[in-house]
Amino acid sequence: MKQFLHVSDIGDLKAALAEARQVKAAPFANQELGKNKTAIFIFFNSSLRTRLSSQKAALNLGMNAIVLNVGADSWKLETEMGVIMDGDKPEHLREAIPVIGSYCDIIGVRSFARFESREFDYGETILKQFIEYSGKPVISLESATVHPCQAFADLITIDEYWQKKASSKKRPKVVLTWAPHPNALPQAVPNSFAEWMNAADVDFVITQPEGYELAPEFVGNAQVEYDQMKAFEGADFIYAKNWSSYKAYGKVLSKDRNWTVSARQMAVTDNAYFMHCLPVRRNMIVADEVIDSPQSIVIPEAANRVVSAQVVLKRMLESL
Ligand code: AN0
Ligand code: CP
Repeated sequence: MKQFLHVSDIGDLKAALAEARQVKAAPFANQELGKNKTAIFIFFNSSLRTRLSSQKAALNLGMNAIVLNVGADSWKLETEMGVIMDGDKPEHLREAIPVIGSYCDIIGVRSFARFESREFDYGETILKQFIEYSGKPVISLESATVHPCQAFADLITIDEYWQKKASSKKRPKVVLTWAPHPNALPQAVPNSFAEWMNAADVDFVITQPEGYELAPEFVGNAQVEYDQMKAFEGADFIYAKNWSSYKAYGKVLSKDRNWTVSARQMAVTDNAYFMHCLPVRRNMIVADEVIDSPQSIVIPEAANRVVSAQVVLKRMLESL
């Protein structure tokens, strides 16, 4: 595997889930694979889970892991081509990327949407430069439009808890719901979740207020329902997330707390599990009564971030 952005990069999902189960059952079984291999994880933005789970996954595989926080630890990097560099950024990405590539075997990059231009963000302009100029396999650790390590961990979690539920239904009903937040957040998490759920063996519904439709390439064949209560009926998994508008790019169109996931909406589900990628704002995205209930699986979901990262690193090491 040379890059990890989309569900298509991982190939057959049943095989990926089987490999995830193996990695989870025996996390240190492939230590030889990573011996004398180095992963560098570059963060242009804050992180708790992605930073720690990526490092932990690399260590489990016997790799060395180095983290760089751009701006805080390194020089500030210029990312635009053709500019006169007379501002506050002493180094250009065009040199920094091949230098980083020369120090490692695999690169992970966190680089959020900037909301300055939809074309710049949806072109994955920063991540594509890492792919083009580093000469190394590249993992998106949430780039402008996708968060594949999160979506893969979410799928692993849904697979585990669906088996536990032992339902008579053939497939779980999975609902992605928009929920309010004070700030403009990226669409990367819901984009990837939608992309992965469309590819998985689930009935998938997206619910959001008018104006919050995701990009058509990510909505795919998902059922879209504007009535949140209707969407929640009979659901097995509720996946909450805020995102800013794609149409009115990067804008916050609503902070309607009727969309906050509470016991009222959970009551019409089929005793659904509650999921969120974290970090989560309590009583904005989700009421305490839901996130603190036994149906909340946000902690095991976050724990599975090590598993998804480890499968991806393992596959990249195997194809070096
Ligand atoms: C980020 C986002 O919504 O994309 C990271 C989530 C993993 N969240 C915040 O900035 C709060
Ligand atoms: N879910 C997630 O990616 O969390 P962090 O932003 O803390 O890495």
